[in-house]
Amino acid sequence: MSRAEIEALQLERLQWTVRHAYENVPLYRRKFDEHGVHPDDIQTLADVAKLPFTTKDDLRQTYPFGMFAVPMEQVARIHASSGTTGRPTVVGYTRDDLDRWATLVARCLRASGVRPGMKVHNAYGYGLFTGGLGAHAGIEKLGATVIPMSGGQTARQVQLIRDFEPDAIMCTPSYLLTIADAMEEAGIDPRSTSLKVAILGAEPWTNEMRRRIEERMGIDAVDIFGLSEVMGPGVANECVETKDGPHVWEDHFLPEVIDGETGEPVADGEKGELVFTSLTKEAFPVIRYRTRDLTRLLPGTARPGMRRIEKITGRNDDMIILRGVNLFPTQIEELVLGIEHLTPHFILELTRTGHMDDLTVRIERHPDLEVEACRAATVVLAGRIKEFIGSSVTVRLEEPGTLPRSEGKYKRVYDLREPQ
Ligand code: ADP
Ligand code: K
Repeated sequence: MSRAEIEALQLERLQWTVRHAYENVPLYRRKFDEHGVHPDDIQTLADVAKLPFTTKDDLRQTYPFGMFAVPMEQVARIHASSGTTGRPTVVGYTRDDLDRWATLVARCLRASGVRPGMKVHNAYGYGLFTGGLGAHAGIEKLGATVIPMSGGQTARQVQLIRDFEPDAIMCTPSYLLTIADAMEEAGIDPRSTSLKVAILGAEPWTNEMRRRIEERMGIDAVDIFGLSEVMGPGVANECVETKDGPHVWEDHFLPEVIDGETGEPVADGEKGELVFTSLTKEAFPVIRYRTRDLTRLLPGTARPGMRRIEKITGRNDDMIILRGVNLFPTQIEELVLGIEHLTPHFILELTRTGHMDDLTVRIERHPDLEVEACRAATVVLAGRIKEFIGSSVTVRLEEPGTLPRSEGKYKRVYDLREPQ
């Protein structure tokens, strides 16, 4: 579809969604009324800015099913987020929602280079987390063969990749590193497997990480983006021919980027917080949901009708404030991976002495390279971080295999400061 055709479709679907939410979800009705806005006020796409935002807090307040817009007997499936930061957030899907979700994940796979008849090893966790089952249905929908491995049992993953010879793998980027390490430990060259493409998401990762993964495994690595509140994996996906940030499937989601402080929309190309309005969801419509993810909207390339988001390298919640400087773990990742002697296995520890915050980068040395050269590399890293953020950090070299390994979403930052 052309840009104009997409926008016409978006407006029609936006009007339907806003009315559906207003008529069937008391929280939306109350918020719209308080805000002095009515579904009839949505006459153009820009009118979306008249609507109030929805936050994770709204979802918590209506726990568990208060935001569902259809009677429970029409809900075919429920998913929930991990809930590490409070009550879990619960989402629901009608049969048609599930069908559209599968179609969109199938579209992601196609954009990633997967074709019907290929085998896809799915190492996203199955269960309440949207990753596993979301990817699963999309693989089937495309007409590919799904290997429903789920996360964990890394030695078994390696064995099945060798025996079943999948063409593609879906998991988090950090877990793919764990799998690559396990291959090497088992004496298998990660470049020698049948895998041709990895569709990686659910956590931020950098283009430096992409380069490392592609070289080490001899594959294409493409980015899949999504969040459970908006649908799950498959809201946006990179195209393998351009690898320039995920295209948002704009026929089903209306993206905006706003200034996180003022809430005002910013122009395309400017950085801010990503906000989504669903356009076709029945059971769980979301109106201007604030993702807390930071990015920019860019014009489409491989799919010109749809806009891209710049590869997401951080969300508000991951931001470290070190002596007044804002810093994202992915910025450290980029610096780390720019140095050949350093591995992607690192964690960040925040500590406090007196009133001073300190950041320690604990990083594993390369198992095959000389210890002294690795040590020298940590000095280079400390210098580059200092240059980049303007204050000193400690870099500590650790023995190979001693830091925690990812089995799904990776925990990069450990805040060891006393609660204030
Ligand atoms: P939770 O908020 O509990 O982590 P989800 O499992 O739905 O819930 O995770 C969604 C979040 O994961 C997104 O808002 C984003 O921060 C992150 N995420 C998902 N895919 C990507 C990706 N490809 N790149 C960067 N971050 C991602
Ligand atoms: K996440």
